[in-house]
Amino acid sequence: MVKLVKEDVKTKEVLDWKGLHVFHFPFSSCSQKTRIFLNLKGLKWKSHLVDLMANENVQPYYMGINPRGLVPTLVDDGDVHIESNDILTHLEQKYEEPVLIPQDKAALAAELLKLENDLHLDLRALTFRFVFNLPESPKGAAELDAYAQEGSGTVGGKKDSQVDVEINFWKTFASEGVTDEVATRAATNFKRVFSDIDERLAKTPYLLGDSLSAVDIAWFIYTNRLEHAAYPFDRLHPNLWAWYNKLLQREEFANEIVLPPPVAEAVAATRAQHAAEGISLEQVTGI
Ligand SMILES: N[C@@H](CCC(=O)N[C@@H](CS)C(=O)NCC(=O)O)C(=O)O
Repeated sequence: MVKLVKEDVKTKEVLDWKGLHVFHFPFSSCSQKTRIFLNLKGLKWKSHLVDLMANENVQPYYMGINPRGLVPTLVDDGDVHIESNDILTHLEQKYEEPVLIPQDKAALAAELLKLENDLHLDLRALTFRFVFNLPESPKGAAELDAYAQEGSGTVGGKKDSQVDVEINFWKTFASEGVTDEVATRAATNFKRVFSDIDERLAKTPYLLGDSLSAVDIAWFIYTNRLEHAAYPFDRLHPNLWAWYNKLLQREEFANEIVLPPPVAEAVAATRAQHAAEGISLEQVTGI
């Protein structure tokens, strides 16, 4: 579990904040997951938007809160929590009802949440290949310099290398976009994990058994994102697709995945352009 210490935080004002504060962005998958979890727990929290499109996440103020420059971040009575799955785990320990990470299934929950976290850059790759068609990388040289220089550079008091991973992603994206090879590897990774999930859902209504959990929230969000990429869920994973559509009926879920109008327009424009060019996730990746 990633834990920040006070020295990791350069924007000192947050250390005095009371209550629950969440830094997030509407269309960020990890933010959507965190908001659904908060909805289901019935918790009140103060919203702090971080505009990823405007690169606010690499500016000094936010890098001073989250040294990885990623959303979401939770500030809970002055303690700063990063990494969405660790945020969920922290909230579960503090607010026990309704149970979303059952203690007797904590190990399996951790395993399935880690699997989700490990696929995050694959999700980003498929997003930037099939959901948004950006004319250029959203992070230019100035933003990448800020990314490298701002913030404490430490997590838990130790030098942290996640920013380097992020900078590498954006540098590669700027020079070659998301190649067919990268997209195929990402889609194949998802197909493997979604197939396992589909098998689980053939046996039980939810991923950990009979009741809804944080693991369902996490994989619901990935399914939603890849639905925008026209991943062929109904053809490949029918049990998962039925589970997703059932969760979609719940307002705690549905409200958090509404696309703001400009985002919806960008997604529709990408679909239309790909359709005109005969490009699709299925055709490019062969899954
Ligand atoms: N492992 C992290 C991943 C967080 C992450 O990558 N967040 C994305 C949004 S979903 C982000 O902040 N991206 C920054 C950017 O696009 O510049 C977590 O679970 O919190």
